[in-house]
Amino acid sequence: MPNPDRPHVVANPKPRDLPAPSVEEPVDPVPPLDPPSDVAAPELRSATGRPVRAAATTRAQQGAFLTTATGTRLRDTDHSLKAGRRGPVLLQDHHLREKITHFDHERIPERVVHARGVGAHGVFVSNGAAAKLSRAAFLQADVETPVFVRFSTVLGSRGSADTPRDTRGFAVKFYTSEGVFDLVGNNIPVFFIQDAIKFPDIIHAGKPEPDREIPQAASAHDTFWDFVSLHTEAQHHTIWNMSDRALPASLRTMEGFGVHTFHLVDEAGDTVLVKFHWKPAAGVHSQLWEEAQLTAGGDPDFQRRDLYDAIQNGALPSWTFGVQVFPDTEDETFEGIDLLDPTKIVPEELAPVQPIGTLTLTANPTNYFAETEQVAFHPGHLVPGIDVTNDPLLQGRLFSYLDTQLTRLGGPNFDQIPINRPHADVSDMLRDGFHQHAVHTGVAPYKPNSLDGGCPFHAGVADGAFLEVPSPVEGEKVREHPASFDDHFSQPRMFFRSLSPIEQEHVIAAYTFELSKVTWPQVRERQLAHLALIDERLCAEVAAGLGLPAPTPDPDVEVQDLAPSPALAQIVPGATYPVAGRTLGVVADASTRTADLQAVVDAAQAADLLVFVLGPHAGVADAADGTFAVDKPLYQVRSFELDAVVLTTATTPAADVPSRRDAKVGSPDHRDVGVDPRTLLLLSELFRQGKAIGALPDAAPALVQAGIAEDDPGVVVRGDAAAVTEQVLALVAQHRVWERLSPVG
Ligand code: HDD
Repeated sequence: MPNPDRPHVVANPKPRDLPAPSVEEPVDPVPPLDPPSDVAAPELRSATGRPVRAAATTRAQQGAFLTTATGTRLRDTDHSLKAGRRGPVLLQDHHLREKITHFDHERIPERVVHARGVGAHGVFVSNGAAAKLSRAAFLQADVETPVFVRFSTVLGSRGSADTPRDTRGFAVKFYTSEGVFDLVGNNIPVFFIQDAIKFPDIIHAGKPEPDREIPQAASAHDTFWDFVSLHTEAQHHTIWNMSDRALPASLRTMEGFGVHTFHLVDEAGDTVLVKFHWKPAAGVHSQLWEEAQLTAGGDPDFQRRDLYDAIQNGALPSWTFGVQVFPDTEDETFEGIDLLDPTKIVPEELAPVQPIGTLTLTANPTNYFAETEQVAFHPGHLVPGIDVTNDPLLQGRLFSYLDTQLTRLGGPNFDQIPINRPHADVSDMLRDGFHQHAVHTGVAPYKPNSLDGGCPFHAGVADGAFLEVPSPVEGEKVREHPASFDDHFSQPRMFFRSLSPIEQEHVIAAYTFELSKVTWPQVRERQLAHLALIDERLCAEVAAGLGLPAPTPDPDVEVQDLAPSPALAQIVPGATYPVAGRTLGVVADASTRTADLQAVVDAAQAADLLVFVLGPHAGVADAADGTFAVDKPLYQVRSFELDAVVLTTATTPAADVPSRRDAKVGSPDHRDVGVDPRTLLLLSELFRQGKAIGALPDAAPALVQAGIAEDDPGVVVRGDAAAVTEQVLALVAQHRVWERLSPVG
C-alpha cells in the first residue's frame, strides 16, 4: 500500500469503461447500466421510418431483477428444479430449459472470410473537396457522418491471432442522411483475382488445408502457393502480402484502399472515376516478423487490445479520406492502366490522392456480438452520387455480400439489427421473414396502391433518388477478359523496386520462409520462375535460401520496367510521425527514485504516449524513497507491447557482477547482484526490434549486461529523466531505429 507520507507514482493508462466492482457480491438491486450515449443503438423504426418505441426500451437489460425472456422475475438461477435435494431434474423447469436452449444457440456462423475482426464507432467529417465531383450529401463541406469501422484479417477463424501475415480488411459503414454507404476495402490496394468467379478458388487455397485444417491464418502452405503460382494474376497481391504491409504494427497505422474504381456523379449527372484511399494520421507502420510471431503467442488479441486502449485513452485513431480522380473515358484507362483491373494500382505520382475528409474513431463498441459480429457490410450499399463500375470483381461482390448474410445473420431482415440500421428513413415495402422486428403499419405493401394513399412514393432526382450511371452497354455474351488484364508481372516488379532496401530484405525473407514451408518442390520451382520475372536479385536470394538454382526469366513473358513509385515505400529516411498513442515502458524497482520515475511519466504523458510502469510484481511496489503503481509486472510484459523503454533503475556496474546466473528472479537480493533477467530479455528483444532504449545514468550498466553499447544507435543515456525521455520520444517519432536493422551491404 502507498504510504501517504512518502511519494507514490501512478501512470496507469485508463483500462476499461466499467464501474469498479465491490469485493463482495452486491446484495441490493440497482438499475442496469445504460450503454454510453455515443454508442446507443439508433431508435427502432417502423418500415415507414417512424419510431415504434422509445429508444430507452430497446436496451437489452431494462430492470433491476433477473427475469425469464418473457419478464417473469426469478428467485434462483443456480439450481435446477429437482424432485428432492438429491433427486432428478424435472422437465417442468422452464427456466432451466430456456437458459440452456438459448445458450445452445448463441453462436452464429462466422464470416466465411474476414472472420477475425474488431470494430469501433467514429465520425467522418467531409472537407467539401469532393462536393464538385459528387452530389452525395455526406461529401458536402463540413457534413459530419457517424460511421462504424470493422478491421479484420482474411484467412483465420474468429478465434485466431490478430497478427498473422495476411491482408487486413478495412470496412467502413457511413450512416449518411441519404442511406448507408459501405466502403468495404482492404489495407492492400490490389486483389488476388480479376473476376469474382475465382473467389471460392483463392479462398479455398488460402484457408487451412481441408485434410488436417492447418495452418491457421497463414499463407505459408502448399495449397496457397499452388494456386497463386498457377494463377499468375495473383502475383501482385502476393508480393504485397510478402511485404511489411501484411504485418501492420497496429490497425491504427494501416492504409486502407477501396481497391476498385468507382464512379462519382455530380448534380448535373457528370461523372468521374475514382479510387478511394485512407491515410492514417499516425503513419503507415508494420511489425517485424519476429515481433509478429512473438505477439501471436504472447497476446493473440494484441491489435484488438491496442485499438481499444488507444480509443479508451483518448489517442483517437484518424485517417484522411482521399480520392485519386480520373476522367470517365470510354476506354476506362489512365496512363495505359486499365481502371477496371483490380490487380493494378495507379501510382500516386501519376494521380495524387486528394483529401476529401477525415475519419476519427471515437468510441469502442458496447457489445462485441451485437455490433462487431452482427455488422453486415455490402459494396452494393450506395448513396446518390457514388456508383459502381464494371470491374468484374466488384460486380460479383454485389451479389455475394447480400447472399452471405442470409446464412450468417439468419434471414433477410439483417438490416434491422441495430448496428446495421440506416439513420435515414426507411420505407422499403419488404415484409415479414425471419427475425422481423418492425411493426409495419398499413395494408398495402405493394405499388401501385390506393389503399395506403399511394405511399410510399417514388422519389425524383430532386428528392434525392439514386440513379445508376447510364453507361452504354453492348457486346456478345462471352466468358473472357480484356487483353489489358494480361500483364501480371510489371506492377509486382514496380512494387518491389519502389521499396526501401530494408523492406526489400523483408520481402525476400518472407518469400523464403513461406516457400520453405511448401512441401512440393514443383510448387516452389514454379513460384521461383515467377520471381525471376519480377526481379533477378529477389529470385536469386530466395532461391539461395531454398537451396535451389535461380531460374532464368521466361523470355516469352513481356515485363515492363515501370518507373518506381516512391509513395509505395513505408520506410522513408528522416521521416517522422506523431507519437500520440505510442507505448512507452518505464522499468522501475526498489532502486528507482520516485522523482525520476515521475519525470519520465510526465514527459511521456505530456506527448500523449501510453505509459506503462514495469515493476517486479503486480500492485504497488517499493521505490528507493516511496512507492509506485505497477501497470505491467516484468513477468507479464513482452517487447511487442512497447515502442520504447526507459530504465530508471540503479544497477551494479557489470564488472562487479560475478555472473548473470546469480541474478535469479525472486531471490531477495537479486537486484543487488545485477539486473533482473526479465529486464535483460526485454532489452535484447527491443534492441533487435530497432526500438528506442533510454536509461538514466545509474541504469546504464544494465545495458552493458544486455550486450548493448551506450553508443549503439537509438540508445540514450545522457541527461536527467526528462531529457532522456525527450530523446527517446524523438526516436519513437521515427517509428524504429532503422540503422540497427539496415540490410547488410
Ligand atoms: Fe470480400 C467480407 C473486402 C472481394 C465476398 N470482404 C469482406 C470483408 C472485407 C472484404 C473487408 C469483411 C467485412 C466485415 O468486416 O464484415 N472482399 C474485400 C475486398 C475485395 C473482396 C477489398 C476485393 C477487392 N469478397 C470479395 C469477393 C467476394 C467476396 C470477390 C465474393 C465473390 N467478402 C465476401 C463475403 C464476406 C466478405 C463472403 C464474408 C462476410 C461478409 O462478406 O459479410 O461475402
